[in-house]
Amino acid sequence: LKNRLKDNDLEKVYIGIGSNLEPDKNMAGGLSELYRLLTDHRCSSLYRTEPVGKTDQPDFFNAVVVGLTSLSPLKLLEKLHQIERRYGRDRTGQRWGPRTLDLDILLFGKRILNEQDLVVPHPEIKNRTFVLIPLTELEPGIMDPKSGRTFLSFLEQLPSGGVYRIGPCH
Ligand code: PH2
Ligand code: MG
Ligand code: MG
Repeated sequence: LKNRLKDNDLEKVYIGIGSNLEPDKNMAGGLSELYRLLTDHRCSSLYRTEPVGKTDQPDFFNAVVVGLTSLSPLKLLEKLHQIERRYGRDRTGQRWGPRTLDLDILLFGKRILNEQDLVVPHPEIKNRTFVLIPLTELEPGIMDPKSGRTFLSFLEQLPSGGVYRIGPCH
């Protein structure tokens, strides 16, 4: 019961999805699993993106999915981790290294959460064009609940490049 939000309220969540190991297969599988978890879901375009952080690894595929959920933030996180594991995600590897499937909660309604396992808004959104571009594609006026700034204003301050639209997400 406490894994559900009170009054069966639905919250709008934005989830970042990424893969740079067999990305065709893993993105398609990850997306279909996400669609089963969220109602009224939409996906941004699919992008090929140059690796950020650790650069000696293959390019990523990235996209952002938005949808509604009645799950609590921690229950949703648990479900995302289950999906990552089903797609072969091995969390013993190096941080920011290659991954089969990465599902990150970016935004959960307008909530600001600082749990040990879950910080929302995701602290890296505003530094990452591979997140900001698909996020603002889905909702151009979307705001950061923490700073009150639009995510477009963060995007405008970053160097462009490294993010290439492949096509629709499906
Ligand atoms: N994820 C990371 C580290 N670097 N680079 C790109 N282009 N896309 C990602 O999804 C990504 C990354 C850690 O989660
Ligand atoms: Mg990530
Ligand atoms: Mg992650």
